Amino acid sequence: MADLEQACEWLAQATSVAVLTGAGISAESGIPTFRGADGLWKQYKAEELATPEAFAKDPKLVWEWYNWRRGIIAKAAPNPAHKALVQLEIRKPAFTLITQNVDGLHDLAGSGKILRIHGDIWRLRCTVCGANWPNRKTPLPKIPPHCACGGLARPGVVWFGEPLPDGMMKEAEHAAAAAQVFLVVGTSANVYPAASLVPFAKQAGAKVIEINPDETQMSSLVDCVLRGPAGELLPKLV
Ligand code: BJW
Ligand code: ZN
Repeated sequence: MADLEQACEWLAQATSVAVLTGAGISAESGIPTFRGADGLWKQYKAEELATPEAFAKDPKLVWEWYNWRRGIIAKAAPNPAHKALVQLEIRKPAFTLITQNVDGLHDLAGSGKILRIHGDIWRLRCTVCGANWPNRKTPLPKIPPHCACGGLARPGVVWFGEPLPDGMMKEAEHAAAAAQVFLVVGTSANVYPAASLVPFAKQAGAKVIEINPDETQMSSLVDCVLRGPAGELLPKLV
């Protein structure tokens, strides 16, 4: 419990906080993580489907995966970890939530400003004219979906090899650099540039606290590790 007490003290004293979340924060809402035992869909790994090359080769297959995930996410509700971050945002004068998740559960919980660095599964984008629009239909009536212009539509997310949304990484780095406490919640920290925010925050002087039941790429670098599920630990911390 000493680690939790130390983390509580740092967080209580901080006026500027930034948080990086990953799939693990939504695990207790019933959404599979990418690299966990439940991360496989059919025989495919996320790395084989979340790429522009996979989509170019077989848009129907990639859309079937997204359709399956959209179905799971549509039935999911925010858990105590999402809700704790809303409370933290209310209490801190400077607070930035950076999420790698595309599920929209932070929005549903009531978080205010969210940097969705990997996009939004509830938006579609035309591969021909670039139009993008919200779409919450589950299941989608026709796969793959198309734009009004006739062009093929894709999920409004960021795939491997694609740049993050314009200016978003700069904004995330700015928040990480200004943070006195940087929380890293439910991410394996395998995927860049998101993972680079952890050493970035640390080098800028933040106390970095990791919440995760398992060891990650960043565990050896952080100032404090809280081992356990976010839905239990975040409410205690906040
Ligand atoms: C719990 C829990 C509980 C479980 N409570 N925790 C530098 C070095 C090496 C490679 C690169 C590099 N820079 C860039 C790259 C390449 C690449 C990359 O990172 N590759 C790696 C595999 C090495 N990165 C990119 O390509 C990025 N783009 C880019 O760099 O562009 C440059 C560019 C510039 C200009 C022009 C062109 C290009 C883009 C990365 C996009 C990632 N996209 C995905 C899919 C999003 C859409 C979708 O959802 O379908 O994002 S992949 C997938 O991984 C998804 C996630 O957001 C992301 C991270 O996963 P996350 O969240 O960490 O999940 P898991 O499953 O890995 O971990 C879950 C964790 O939860 C575990 O630790 C559990 O223990 C824990 N957990 N239960 C708390 N109850
Ligand atoms: Zn179009």
